[in-house]
Amino acid sequence: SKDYTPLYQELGMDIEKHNELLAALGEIYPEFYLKQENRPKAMEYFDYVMSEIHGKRIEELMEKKKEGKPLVGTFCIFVPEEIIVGADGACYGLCGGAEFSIADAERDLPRNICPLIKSAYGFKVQRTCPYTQASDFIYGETSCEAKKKTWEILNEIHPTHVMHIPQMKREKEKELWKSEIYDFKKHIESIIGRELTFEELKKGIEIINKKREAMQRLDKLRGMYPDVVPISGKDGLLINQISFYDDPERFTQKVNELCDELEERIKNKVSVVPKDTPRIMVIGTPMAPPNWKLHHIVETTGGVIINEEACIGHRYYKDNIDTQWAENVDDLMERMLERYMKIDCACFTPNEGRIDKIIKMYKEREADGIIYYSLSFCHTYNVESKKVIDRLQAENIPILRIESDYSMEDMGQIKTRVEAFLESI
Ligand code: BJ8
Repeated sequence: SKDYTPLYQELGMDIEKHNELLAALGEIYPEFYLKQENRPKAMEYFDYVMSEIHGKRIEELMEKKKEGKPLVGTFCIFVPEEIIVGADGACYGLCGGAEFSIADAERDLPRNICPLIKSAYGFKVQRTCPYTQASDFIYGETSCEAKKKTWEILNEIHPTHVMHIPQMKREKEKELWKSEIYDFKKHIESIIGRELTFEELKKGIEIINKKREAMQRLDKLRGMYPDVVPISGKDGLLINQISFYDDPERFTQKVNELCDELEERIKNKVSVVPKDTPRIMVIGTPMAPPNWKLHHIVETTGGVIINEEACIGHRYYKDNIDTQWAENVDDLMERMLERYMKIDCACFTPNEGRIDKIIKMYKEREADGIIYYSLSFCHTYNVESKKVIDRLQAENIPILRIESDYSMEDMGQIKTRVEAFLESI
């Protein structure tokens, strides 16, 4: 493929280190992805996106930047991307799923915090992530301790703003949250140099609504047909990950094309796994690329994953913003707030709605078991697992709890546990 060295130089990247990163990724992708059998033809597009994730997409983003459009890097689905898209800018999730950058992060950050944060911070220290380098600023939030304290340190090497996300959902927190969303809008407007119009904001919302609808459609095709699984969980996860990087309109079109193909497969009973393969839901913390470990283990051990109840997954696309009766910008902002307050992240207390939702999702999909996946040292999801697992056990739902980081060292041990779990259901 094309030599992007000049682009990387323009972004102030460490070219040598970045080459090492690409070489490492270049080994694992064919092994984890291209070796899968009977993949849908439409996956070719997503393979192409992955092959150009540090190339063509970055060129596109830099074109936007040169036109004065905002580029915003995020780590959380609380940041309202509709506002950025309404301003014709780009909002993207920053890489945080690789072990490659963790040692460099651990020079500044404690070892015993979540690997997602260390990985992302390490990419900035290394100057190996073109998305981080290209961003005008990063938007962090206050969802967990490790994140919010890391933003202070990150801000010393890259402009980092923090959105205050309350941890309860009462009326008074709603007011605070509302003012944070308005401040965010003002910040984006200060970059484009004018206020967003009703039409622009509505358009931003509609673009992202359509993206979410396509992902909801894919989710149903993956999991709602008990006798056919038309696409692997690994491919499903990959698409969820790409949803945070790709151009939203093009992505929507490509996901819908894939869904057309999957509908055909379902009609013709074309499944990627043999009949009676245990259908597993994964619930818990997000899996940022290239964290494909658990999916790879499950799907090379005789199971298949049909859904991710996580932010890189169902939590991201489950709710749309209703623009139907909105007449002005304030109406749109109110609807947006309502939608964002439905996010059932474990950073909230109480968070019972998440458990009800998981049980409902499990029953609707006629799944065979659940894996509660948590990144190491993620206190909110780790602690919340007690309440979730108690309720699942009361419903006689088979459940396996896995806590892990990005190292490959525990793969054998996780595989043994997954094997025993799949045999037991
Ligand atoms: S809305 S899940 S994206 S906060 S895994 S960094 S919580 S220690 S990612 Fe999250 Fe937003 Fe919630 Fe979703 Fe902290 Fe836990 Fe790490 Fe986490």
